Amino acid sequence: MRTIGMLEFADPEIDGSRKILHVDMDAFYASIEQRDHPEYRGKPIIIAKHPRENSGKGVVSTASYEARKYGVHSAMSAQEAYRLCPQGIFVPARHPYYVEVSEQVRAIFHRYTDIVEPLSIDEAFLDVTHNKANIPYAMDVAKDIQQAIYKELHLTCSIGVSYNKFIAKLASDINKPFGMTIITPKRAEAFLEQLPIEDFYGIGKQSVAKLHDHHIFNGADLKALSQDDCLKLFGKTGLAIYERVRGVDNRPVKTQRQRKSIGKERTFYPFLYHDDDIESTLRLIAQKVSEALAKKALHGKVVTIKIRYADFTTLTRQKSLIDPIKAADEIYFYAVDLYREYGQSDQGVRLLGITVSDLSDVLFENVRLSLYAKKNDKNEEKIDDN
Ligand code: TTP
Ligand code: MG
Ligand code: MG
Repeated sequence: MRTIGMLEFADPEIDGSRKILHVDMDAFYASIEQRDHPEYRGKPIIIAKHPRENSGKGVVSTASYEARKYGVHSAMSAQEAYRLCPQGIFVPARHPYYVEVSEQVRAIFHRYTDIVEPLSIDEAFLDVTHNKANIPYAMDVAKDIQQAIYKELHLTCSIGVSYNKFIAKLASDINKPFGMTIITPKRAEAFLEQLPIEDFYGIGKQSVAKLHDHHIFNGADLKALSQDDCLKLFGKTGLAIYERVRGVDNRPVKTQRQRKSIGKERTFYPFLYHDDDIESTLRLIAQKVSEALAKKALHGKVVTIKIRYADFTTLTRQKSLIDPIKAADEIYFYAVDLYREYGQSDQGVRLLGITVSDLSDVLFENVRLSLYAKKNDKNEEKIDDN
């Protein structure tokens, strides 16, 4: 037990009772193209429009492992990729099709468990503690899933097997491609001690530099910090980091249905009394909500604002939309509309919040024109980002 000011925190303990998988497809878009075009197999494939056809403006979505040998990677400009690997085959992305394949992969997961939390188009957490096949060892469930994806979809994935989400996600990356890594509670301590600090979720780039200055490079160094040190160094994520480095992460695997809404709020003292301040804060909160949605590849059809006045009376108002939204501009547009209709600045505002709910996965991300974009041509979304 440690005491921080008035608060007491018990030291965290490892709960080794859960069996968690993190599955991530290997070079996802590129592998699909290699599967469908046998002439691409064994070749450096770069998922992007050829820089020649795109005035050099495109960005690489991903690259086959053959292309990665030349240093080509996701998010690099297509022009740079061409410079590194001129013999590479540039293939434009087919997003709607990749979404279909992603759904086929997900259907395989659901044969084993319904506790599936998709993190992006090509990866998910699965809680297989109680699986539909009654397989006792998580490793065997992982092998089955890997084989099913390979045999039925002719694609490979890598799987991390552990007792919590944090370690399972790190583990899936260790033996890529077509790999499997199991980290038991017993092995977790040694694994985390050698782990570079940049791999601990919640430690930003600036913190990494600062920690290096203090000769803190890996988990073992990080573990030497007290809870107080962690709180001072990392703010409110400090406690989570203190737990992670001790092998503790009790976050449940959350299914789609459980992640019904994403919201952010801010409190103020002194209170806000001016429309300008309130509206610019709403813009900021909309930005945060949009970022959180993007992280989970979600969008939603209901926007709710929450206003708490100086006297603690709280007002919530919401608007339902026909099409789901996710962009900060759109969220702000509806939130500020609600504020202008129902809010009052002269009462003094102590809290503002925006929530987006009725969430679903972002599908056909790059082809949909949002309602807001249609109304405002200058905000039109790009049809294709390659
Ligand atoms: P990742 O799982 O990050 O990468 P990957 O599957 O291509 O390769 P790895 O074997 O290392 O897992 O991303 C999954 C897909 O998401 C990827 O195939 C293409 C897409 N993507 C982008 O479009 N842009 C990006 O910046 C990244 C990182 C991914
Ligand atoms: Mg992947
Ligand atoms: Mg991934």
